[in-house]
Amino acid sequence: MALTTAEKSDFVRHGLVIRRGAVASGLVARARALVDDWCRKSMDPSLINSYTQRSFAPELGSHPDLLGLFAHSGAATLASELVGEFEPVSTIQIQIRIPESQLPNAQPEKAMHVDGVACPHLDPDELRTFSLLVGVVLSDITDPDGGALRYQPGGHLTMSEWFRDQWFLGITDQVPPEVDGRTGTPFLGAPGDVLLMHHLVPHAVGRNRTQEPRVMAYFRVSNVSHADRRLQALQDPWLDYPGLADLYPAKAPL
Ligand SMILES: O=C(O)CCC(=O)C(=O)O
Repeated sequence: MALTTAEKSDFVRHGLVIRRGAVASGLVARARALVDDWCRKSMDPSLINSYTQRSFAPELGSHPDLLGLFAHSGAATLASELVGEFEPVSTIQIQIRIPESQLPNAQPEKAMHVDGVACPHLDPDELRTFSLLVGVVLSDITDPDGGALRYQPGGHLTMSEWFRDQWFLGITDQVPPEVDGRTGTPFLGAPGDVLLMHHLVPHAVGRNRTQEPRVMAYFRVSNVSHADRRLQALQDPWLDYPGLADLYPAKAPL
């Protein structure tokens, strides 16, 4: 079902929309089976840090049954309603938060950040930004202490202001201090729930103090013009969002 005007308005205000049960259970089950199989047979505990920074199951990054979570679930259509025409989405990121009881201290908290701008040696060509993060829940996430993603509703507006007024290329702070100091809202959900989140919404991830792994699939969606204007898209939160042109407030001054 298409995004409603209320959902689009929510997105403008909070920087995200959550669609419960948007991905069919068959697609979720196939994806989860692939990930579980990889965990049993191929996961190398000495590489947990690298998986946590990049992706678990990197060998499956382009597997059609995983890409199907985005391409065949309606999520791609929802994304296009926000960002218009987008670059092909050819990779998936799997993020698992493993219970602390199974691998103590292997996954410290991920601090508040937005994706793609945190490298200290950055030059504009090295920005790894995009327009929209699409997350698909692959495990039950009922406990905020279960390694939940924690996001800051409305933080896309704070961050674009910061990028306009204070940030410069090469700065090593990931977010301004007031954003760093907030805990964020835990994203709880059930398999098949979908999160559509603006690229400028700051987020963090906690340790998993429960007994069950938390499993998420993420897709990064870029408006077709994004790569040519990465810096501007950090400063103007609506540049990549033609689908919201009627709803957002006056264009942010650059
Ligand atoms: O584990 C998660 O849910 C999100 C991970 C994350 O923020 C990242 O990879 O940048």
